[in-house]
Order: sequence, then C-alpha cells, then structure tokens
Amino acid sequence: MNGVSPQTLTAFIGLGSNLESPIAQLKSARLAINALDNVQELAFSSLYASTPMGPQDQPDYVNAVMCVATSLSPLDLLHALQAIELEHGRVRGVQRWGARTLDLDVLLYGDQQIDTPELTVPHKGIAERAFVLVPLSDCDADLLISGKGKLSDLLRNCPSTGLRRLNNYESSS
Ligand code: A4P
Ligand code: MG
Repeated sequence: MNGVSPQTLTAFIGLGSNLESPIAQLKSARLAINALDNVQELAFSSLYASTPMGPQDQPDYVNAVMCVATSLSPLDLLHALQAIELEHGRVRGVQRWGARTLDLDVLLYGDQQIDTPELTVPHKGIAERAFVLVPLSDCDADLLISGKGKLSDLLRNCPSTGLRRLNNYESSS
C-alpha cells in the first residue's frame, strides 16, 4: 500500500429478472450488491415491468437500475455481479435472450468506453432499450452517456411501449 486510495467512480448497473419471483430477485440482488466491498449505493430506480426483448414465449421482465460509487475495476465489478447472478440461480447459455432468474449488466462505468471480449461499456443496446433508459433516468436524468449523447435525447427517440412502472412493488412480490 502506498497510502493512496484507489479512485472511486460512479457506475450504473442494470438489473433484470423474469423467473422465480422477479421482484424478490431484484430486491435480493440490491442487498447483495450493497454487501460488496468497495461498492456503495448512490441511487436505485423504480421497478418496471417490461415485455421481453427477444423470444416472446417467456414471462415479462422486471427491470431496474442501481447507481453505485465503486473503487472496483470494471472487470472486478463484472465478476462480482456474475457471482451474485450465480447465487441467484442464474443458468447461462441455454437460449440467447432467454428467461433468467437474474441478469446484472454493467451499463456505465464513469465515462469510460471499454471494448474487450469480456466487457463492453457502455453496455451494448443501451441506447435502444426503454427498460434501461427509463430507470437510468430515475437515477440521473441529466446523465451523459459516453459515446452516445444525452440520456434525455436518447429517451425522446426510444418508444416506451411495453414498459410499466410498478408503483406498489413493496407489497406485490
Ligand atoms: N458482457 C460484455 N459486456 C458486458 C456488460 N457491460 N455487462 C459479456 C455484463 N456482461 C457483459 O452475458 C454474456 C456475456 O456478456 C458475459 O459473459 C459478459 O462477459 P450473459 O449475462 O451471460 O448473457 P445475456 O445477458 O443473455 O447476454 P446479452 O446478449 O448481454 O443479453 P442482454 O443484453 O443482457 O439482454 N427483455 C426485457 N424486457 N428486459 C431485460 O432485462 N434482458 C435480456 C438480456 C433479453 N431481453 C430482455 C432483457
Ligand atoms: Mg447480461
């Protein structure tokens, strides 16, 4: 240790679930993320029900976005989130965009643009997905998305068909 603390950045995490009590999955994931070392919650969006992108023969999703301060590297954050997915019964690779108990995506990591085989940031598709943009806006409506522009402009160009805010989710899991 040289006494210099690692740099802390703001990251945004996308949460999604459409199996085995999705609302409970997201609540539990939020607790697990908060329990990580070097990760601190700054904001958490409303929960949203959304019709599936991809195969239609699967249940609707529940989606949310969490904003955190973290000194984890982008890859360490990804690996920590993947471990939480596994703890929540995630089974990978059966069908592209198929049903899942829990999906945790690194949407943004500061203003960094990362393009490696294991990690793409901003998350691909971020600009076209209402189930990502709307909850992102709950966390920070003035967000600038690296390489894509203002969140408010992206939202204006993204239809929110099939997205429904869950107002009473405390009691509806
Ligand atoms: N990976 C690369 N970049 C990232 C990143 N920024 N965050 C790699 C997370 N992972 C990233 O992911 C596949 C690989 O992506 C990982 O090994 C990682 O190294 P995965 O979680 O195993 O599989 P996936 O999530 O099925 O793949 P994909 O293509 O990333 O799917 P998406 O984009 O996550 O979409 N419909 C609704 N309504 N709501 C949803 O939340 N989600 C999906 C999945 C499909 N349809 C949906 C929703
Ligand atoms: Mg994913």
